[in-house]
Amino acid sequence: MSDSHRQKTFCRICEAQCGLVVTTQNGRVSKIEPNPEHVSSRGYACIKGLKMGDFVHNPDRLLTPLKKVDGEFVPVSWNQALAEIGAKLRAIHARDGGGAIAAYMGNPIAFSMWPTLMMTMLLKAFDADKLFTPGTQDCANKFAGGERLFGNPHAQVFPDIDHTRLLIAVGTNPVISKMSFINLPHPMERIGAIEERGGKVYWVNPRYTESARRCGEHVAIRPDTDVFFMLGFLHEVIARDGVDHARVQRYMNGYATLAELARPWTPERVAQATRVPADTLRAMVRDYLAADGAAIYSSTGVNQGSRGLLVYWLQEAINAVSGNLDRRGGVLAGKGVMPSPPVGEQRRSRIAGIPYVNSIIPAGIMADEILTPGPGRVRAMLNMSGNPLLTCPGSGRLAEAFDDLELFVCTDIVRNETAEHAHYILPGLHGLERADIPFFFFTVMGLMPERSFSYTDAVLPAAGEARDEGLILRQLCRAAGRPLGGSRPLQWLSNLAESLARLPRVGRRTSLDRLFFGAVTRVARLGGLRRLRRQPDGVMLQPNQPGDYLGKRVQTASGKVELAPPDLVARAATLDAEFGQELAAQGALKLIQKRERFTHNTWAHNVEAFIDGKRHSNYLYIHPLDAQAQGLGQGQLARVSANGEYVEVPVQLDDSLQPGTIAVPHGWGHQDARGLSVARHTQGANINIIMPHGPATLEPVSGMCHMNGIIAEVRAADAAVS
Ligand SMILES: Nc1nc2c(c(=O)[nH]1)N[C@H]1C(S)=C(S)[C@@H](COP(=O)(O)OP(=O)(O)OC[C@H]3O[C@@H](n4cnc5c(=O)[nH]c(N)nc54)[C@H](O)[C@@H]3O)O[C@H]1N2
Ligand SMILES: Nc1nc2c(c(=O)[nH]1)N[C@H]1C(S)=C(S)[C@@H](COP(=O)(O)OP(=O)(O)OC[C@H]3O[C@@H](n4cnc5c(=O)[nH]c(N)nc54)[C@H](O)[C@@H]3O)O[C@H]1N2
Ligand code: SF4
Ligand SMILES: [Mo]
Repeated sequence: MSDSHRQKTFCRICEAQCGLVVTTQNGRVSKIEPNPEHVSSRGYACIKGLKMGDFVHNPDRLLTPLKKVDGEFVPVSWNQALAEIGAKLRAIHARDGGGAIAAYMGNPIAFSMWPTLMMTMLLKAFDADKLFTPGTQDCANKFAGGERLFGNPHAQVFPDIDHTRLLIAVGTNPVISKMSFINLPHPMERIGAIEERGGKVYWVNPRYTESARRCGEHVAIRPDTDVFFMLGFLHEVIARDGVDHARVQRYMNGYATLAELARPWTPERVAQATRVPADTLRAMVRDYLAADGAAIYSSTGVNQGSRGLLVYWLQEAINAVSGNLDRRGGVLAGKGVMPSPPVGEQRRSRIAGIPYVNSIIPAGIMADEILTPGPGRVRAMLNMSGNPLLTCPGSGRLAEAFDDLELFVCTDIVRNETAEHAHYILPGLHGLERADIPFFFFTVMGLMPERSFSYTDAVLPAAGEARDEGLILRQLCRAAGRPLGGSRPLQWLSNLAESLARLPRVGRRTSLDRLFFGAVTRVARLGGLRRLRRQPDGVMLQPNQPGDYLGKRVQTASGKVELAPPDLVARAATLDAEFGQELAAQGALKLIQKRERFTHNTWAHNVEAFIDGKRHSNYLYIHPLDAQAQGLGQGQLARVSANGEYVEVPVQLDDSLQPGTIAVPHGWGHQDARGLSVARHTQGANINIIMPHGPATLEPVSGMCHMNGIIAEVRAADAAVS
């Protein structure tokens, strides 16, 4: 007899967090549909959410712990894996202290607050503070900027998209990616509506993107020159008397310094580097100042540049001084449903003294932290839900570093490329097997034009012997004799909860994650899980309101927005010289990243439907004129070189790119992944082999990797053999 079951849940693959209806038959997903009743996504979902069944029931799904013995992975029991890993952690900690223990926590699990909280508790148990995440590959500039301008890394603003009259969207492509730092399911419907109500949209991007084709006006920019664009924009705002001086006087500090900084950057001057004609920039500023509520927003296209922090600073300074911060249709400061956790003391890495941002250490120095001798050298590493070998810069050196570790443990749902270098691989849960509340960015930071909250129970039981990552981390603490979070009562509670969880009926209610979710919902005044279970479409909360931020919630010491943070002003001192370098490099090809509909970072390629036909590889996207100049033709294998390394990928002629710009998507290069039976047979290459890495290549204040606008060379692969 077939046991069919329908359950509402929400997707945890990206920030849209779309509501889904999952039908299961005998414990397996038979269908996933968008949920038309979900309060925020209202029937929207993309192919990745709808095809999640192929991920959760993937034939390569890890079902037991694995241990590497003589170069081969063999199944072992949980007891054995935990005992051996625990003993090794204990020994390394006893010998070298907490500095020797580090973790990398990847993107998918970041959408689940419980395991990420447990990871911080595990690190605390070992007095360890080296937590690497994709944050320094995608958004640490915004955290560093929020800390300086608004007094807290978690204080972030987002465009009031449903009311704005003008949106300038820089370095984002919502049709494909659904944006970042904002919860915006079905983004193009909401952005398209700006035009429908008589407003305007500009896309600042080196590529004429899928999004720009749908609506708005495309403004082509030379990669990695956005800082000059923003300086020119600010210059023009001031020149046109577009500053709301009363507001600045009352709520902001540092305006004079900021204005002085912008003074030399006329639209004509910046155009030499950005290639945005001065008249275009002037028209944009004119529209921005004329609009009754306007917002500049940027995303990874800017964040991953070499000056993402400066761009973020100038952008938010423009939004603030023009009176658009905390204004209807401008940018609003997010308000979560629970308080932001305390930010730890400022720390610096032992490698080159790079500051931690939002308590994370830059992944661009991960290899250096492992390979550089001396106190604090990383000897044990826990990688949870990440594939740093393919997603962090400098893959060659990272591989060497991973092989140098005394203990490397990966927790994933499949055996990915990084896991090939591990000593142990532990099976974790897929999102559908996990109870959850919304992402930290929404629950704590409140980055939601429409504020809402959802709770979901797990839809499926854990596959095989897979375990909740939060539980795995607690069990590792116990096995190593280090109390969770450095607190014996907490470890005792954790052990008790684990024993109770084995009891039928009682278990579900006493599991620590449910207790945590229950506590959050009570702090949020949502009335506990029982009530939320009755609202599987989510609940709408009071929307973010303009006028509740300035003078009320700004967290800087002065209580004012800091328009001229001293370390950023100091950092800006080299901009003149950098401008000169930009002009000198006018003829060079600049490499940018490009996201694709059927790719999600590295982890969609082990599903047949995602790698059909031409989608079996990544490509070098290049303008026909550039291709011709390099003697490259459509489909030909090209060699792309930078930083003394190269990769080879086929050519895809693409006139949506501005000449001088080339793009190669990341997340490929699966040929050596023995554990991925489908992805292993794809082609393509790992672009992070050629990305700059090491302390000298990072944005110095935010630790951001430089992945966009890399100077690169291309030529035919066969011609390249020397
Ligand atoms: N060159 C270049 N590099 C980039 C980028 C770029 O634009 N260009 N983008 C960067 C960005 S924005 C990001 S966010 C990073 C992403 O970097 P990572 O987080 O390192 O990479 P993912 O491919 O997201 O890796 C996810 C892994 O998590 C596993 N996984 C999925 N769900 C779960 C789960 O529920 N539990 C567990 N335990 N595992 C799970 C998947 O199987 C996969 O192996 O890449 C960055 N790297
Ligand atoms: N299908 C799909 N969706 C995804 C992901 C995925 O891999 N696949 N990844 C998810 C993740 S982890 C993230 S962080 C988000 C990111 O979401 P977005 O930040 O919107 O990411 P992208 O679509 O890569 O858009 C970045 C844009 O910046 C442009 N760009 C490149 N260089 C520059 C530059 O120097 N200046 C300017 N102004 N623009 C530039 C690129 O052409 C590109 O269109 O997407 C998420 N959604
Ligand atoms: S848009 Fe994002 S959250 Fe929505 S279904 Fe697709 S991957 Fe999931
Ligand atoms: Mo990301």
